[in-house]
Amino acid sequence: MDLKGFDRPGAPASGDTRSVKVMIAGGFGTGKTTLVRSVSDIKPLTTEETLTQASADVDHLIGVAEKTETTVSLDFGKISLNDSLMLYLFGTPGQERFWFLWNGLFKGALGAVVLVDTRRLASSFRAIEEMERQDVPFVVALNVFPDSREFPVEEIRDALDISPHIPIVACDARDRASSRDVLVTLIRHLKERSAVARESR
Ligand SMILES: Nc1nc2c(ncn2[C@@H]2O[C@H](COP(=O)(O)OP(=O)(O)O)[C@@H](O)[C@H]2O)c(=O)[nH]1
Ligand SMILES: [Mg+2]
Repeated sequence: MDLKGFDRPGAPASGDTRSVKVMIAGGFGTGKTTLVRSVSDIKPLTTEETLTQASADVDHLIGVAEKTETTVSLDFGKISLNDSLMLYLFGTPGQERFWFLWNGLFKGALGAVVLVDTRRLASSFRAIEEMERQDVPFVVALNVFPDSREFPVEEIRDALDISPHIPIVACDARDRASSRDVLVTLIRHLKERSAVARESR
């Protein structure tokens, strides 16, 4: 796979375009929907659904009976990063503890962006854990809100227990260019990882 030139401006998709599935994960309200919307070349699809009776038993079983409704939203978008690379973006549905219900959610995903709101670091712990568990390579994007304090990246790396080789970048999920930069960082990271893997063979 050659992703050379992946950071050139997007060009129309052609026959030899490689399609890559990318997950956009992170805690509730960290900006997943916002990022998919800001960056997508197509009008993104968002489904907001209320889990009804069908899932009530499941909810009950795993001890969340007090919650009578669970909103599930799934964001989908796509962006052509250049003439040979098309990213299909899948925002992960709400509560990470239900991810196992989404059969094949991570199947074929080449990588993920985990969005973090530095005002509420803990809300993204679970998403990071799940990426590690599912073995999906990821980068961390700190979505900057107006009242976010600026933390040294290394402090955040420590707090989230992120390995040194995993990129952590700041972004504004509302801004197309900024969101696109995050995706470029992810693709670079994936490329580096595969280069390292090749060398160590
Ligand atoms: N100021 C600011 N607000 C944001 C940003 N990203 C998202 N928001 C707002 O934060 C709220 C939650 O974002 P959303 O994308 O729905 O989060 P999700 O639950 O991860 O999908 C929305 O009201 C957004 O408008 C950002 O980068 N800056
Ligand atoms: Mg959302």
